[in-house]
Formats: sequence, C-alpha cells, structure tokens
Amino acid sequence: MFDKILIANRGEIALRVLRACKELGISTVAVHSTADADAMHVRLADESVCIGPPPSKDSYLNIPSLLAACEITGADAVHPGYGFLSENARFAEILAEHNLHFIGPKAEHIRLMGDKIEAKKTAKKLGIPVVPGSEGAVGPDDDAMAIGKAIGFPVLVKAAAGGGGRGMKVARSADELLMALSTASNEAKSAFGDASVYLEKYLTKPRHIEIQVLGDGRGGAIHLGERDCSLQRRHQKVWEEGPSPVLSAAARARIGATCAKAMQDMKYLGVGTIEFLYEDGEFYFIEMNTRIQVEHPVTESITDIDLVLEQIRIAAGGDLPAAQDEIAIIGHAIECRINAENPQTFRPSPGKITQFHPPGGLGVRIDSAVYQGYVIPPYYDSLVGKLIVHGKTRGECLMRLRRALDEMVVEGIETTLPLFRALVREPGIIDGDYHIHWLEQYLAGQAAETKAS
Ligand code: MV4
Repeated sequence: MFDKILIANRGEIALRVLRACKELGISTVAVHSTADADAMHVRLADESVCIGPPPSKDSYLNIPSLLAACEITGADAVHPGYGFLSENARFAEILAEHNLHFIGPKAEHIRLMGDKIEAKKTAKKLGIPVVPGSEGAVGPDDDAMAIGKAIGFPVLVKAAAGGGGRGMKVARSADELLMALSTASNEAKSAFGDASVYLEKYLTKPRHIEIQVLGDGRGGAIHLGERDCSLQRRHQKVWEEGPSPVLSAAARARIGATCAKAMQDMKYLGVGTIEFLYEDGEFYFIEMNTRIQVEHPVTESITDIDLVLEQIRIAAGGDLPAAQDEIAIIGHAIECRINAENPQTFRPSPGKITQFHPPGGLGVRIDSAVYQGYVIPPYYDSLVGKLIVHGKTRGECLMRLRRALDEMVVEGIETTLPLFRALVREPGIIDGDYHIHWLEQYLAGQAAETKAS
C-alpha cells in the first residue's frame, strides 16, 4: 500500500480523496495555487505545497511543479481526481518514469479512450453496442454523402479528439452534411489540433445512462450498476440519479454484464465509466471516462462501496471489493450539483459565503469543501457542493431531497439551489420521464414565462 499520496486537485474532490486516504492510514499531501491557500483540503492534509499562481496551467496542470511537490514531500503516489490531469496519459507515463504511482488506469487505456474513434472501435470489438455510423474517421477522399445516406439522416458529425459535446454538428439532410463536415473539421482542428471527424446516426431524444465499472488490471472486473445523467445543461451534468427510472433489472444486468466482460478482456485497471445513449430500449456506446467522476457518490450510496478507497487499494495491487454476485443495488440516490451561479442566467457568482448551513439527517450527504467565510475564487469551476440523497425508493428519495434542499442555507453568493427546489417538485422529474434535452427545454420555458410576466 502507498505511504503518502499527493492529491493533484482541489475543491470537493480533493477533500473526498483525502478522506479515503485517512481511512486507509495513508499520509496526504495537498497542493494548491496561491488562490486556494485557505482551502479546506489544505487545512486537513498532513502536508501542503503551493504549486503556483491561480491560473490552472500554472498550477494544477503544471506537471514540473507537481513532480517537484512529490520530490519535496516524498510522496509515492499521485491521485489526479477528475478534470485537470486525470485523463492525461502523458502525465501517467511521466509519473511512472519518476517511480511514482498514478492512481488511475494504465496510460495505454487512457490514451485509447481519449480518442473517440479508437474508443468506439475498441468498444465494438469488445461486444459493446455502439451507435451506427462511419467505420472510423471520414476523410476528404471518402464519399461522406454515401456514408450519410447509408446511416440515414439526421446524422451527427463528431470530432475524434472531442468529447463532452465539443466539436459536434448535426446534419439533417445530404445538403447540410458537407457544410457540417467542414465546419466540424475546422473547429476540431483549431480546438483540439486534430481535424479528424466521424459520423453517427443522430439519436433525437435519448437518455444518458452510464455504467460504473471497476477492474483489477489482471482480468478481474465488475460493474456497479448505472447512473442516469440525462439532466444536463450545455453538457454540464446538473442532476444525476441511480438506478435509472427507466431501466429494468434485466436490462441493467444485460448491459452491466457486457461492460464487465469488456473490462475483463481489456484487463482494465481501476475505476471507469462507460457512457451510453439509451433510446427505445437500446444502448449505444458513446464514450468511456477513465477517471473517478463527479457523480460517483450516487453509486456509492446504492452499492455501499467506497469507490475512491477501492480505487486507491486496487492501484496498490489490491483485489476487487466483491464478486459480481455480491453487488446489490439497494434503494435510490439522487445527486444535485449546486453551483455558485445565478439560478436563471447561470452567470458565475464567486465571492464570500457569509452563511452556510448544510442539511442533515438519514440518507443526506453533502460533498463540499466550502465553509462559512470561505471565498469562492473566480478561477475554477463554480461547484459549491454536491447534495447526495438516498432513500429506500425513488419516492422516498425525492421526498428527502425536497426536505434537504429546503433546509440548506448558502448566503453571500447566488446559487442554483432555487433551480433544484423547483425541479424536485416538477411533474416531469417526479415521474422520471425526461431525456437529454429536457432540462434545456424546461429552462427555456421558465425564461419565457419570466419574460412574459
Ligand atoms: C450524441 C447525441 C445524439 N446522437 N450522439 C454529447 C456529449 C457527448 N457525450 C456525446 N453527446 C451526444 N452524442 C449521437 N449519435 C447527443 C449527444 C448529446 C448529449 C449526450 C448526453 C447527454 C447530454 C447531451 C446533450 C446534447 C447532445
């Protein structure tokens, strides 16, 4: 097991990793920019190192600075959290070159899944259902029109180096396809330095359902059920829940087994999330994330498995926490990502938190690194904290979530709490009948009502 872990991240995930380390009896090193000197993870870590000025590129993305911090403190492993360098294969390799452990998958798997075309080819080879589309990138010599017609319009042009919605263009007819191809390719070139694009059948009202997997790197792998993350705004997840309101136990077992088998065949190491679009009872692979995700507490709540602790254990050579038939999905969990933003315009609202009263009670969890008097800096994401609520049923979970949201107090900044207090009372949410565009349509309707009043 590791002696000392450097946590190469900030905010609530840095605190989350720190907690797992403490429970494993591992010393912790916090790193921070000059803007995060008063952050909670710095206060609670055994040691801390300032790694640079506020801009991420000069601090949390600054690999030489992170290596120096490992050298100074004698850390033997690095946990990247999510975002920042968590899916940077080169970073994983550089750490290995310095005899440091990267707590994450093998660099080859990070790189493989970072290329959306290679990821899709690999998924297909492993027996994972994918979206119908082009065999790889569509080049200037390919007959894109014929491919588009074979797929059937509307089609989606996607950037190979994209992901998270960046570099996507819909073409609803052959006439629109040529323009969409050149626009997407040019944007991909400038945004990612890679003009490669591929085509997929455009699914119009799918859900976003993702499968949590855990592999020991030696051929053992299990799945831990799904999270329904369809409620998104501009590709940012807002509300995540598990199990999905629409999946049957049989459908869950089927797609879960397919994902677990694929991870066994890959000899995948660590935690991973396989993202699907789900429409008319069919799953379609879109991406795989090779990191711990923001929404991991939803799965922790319904499986009672500490994903971060297991991630560390497995990175140190440990075994999986359980066999597949020992994994039980108990109850229902919902996570609300509460941001320091105006709840209508979503304009960031950094500043000092003058009042902070988190909710409590059975089945209520807050993952947050803020405190009364904390000043949210303007340099990073605007997450105030994640409210995760668990109940025996979805109904009980919604009731408890409503109570917890009404109890929570955050003053001095604007937050999206009012949005969640409305959503938890909204019929479309209560009956779970929503898709990936539902939230933006709901917000557009709210904005129109406000304007009209
Ligand atoms: C799609 C799609 C429809 N059809 N692919 C958006 C980000 C990235 N995860 C892939 N995304 C999509 N890919 C096909 N063939 C619709 C989206 C999409 C989306 C997916 C999941 C959650 C929210 C979304 C919002 C807009 C578009």
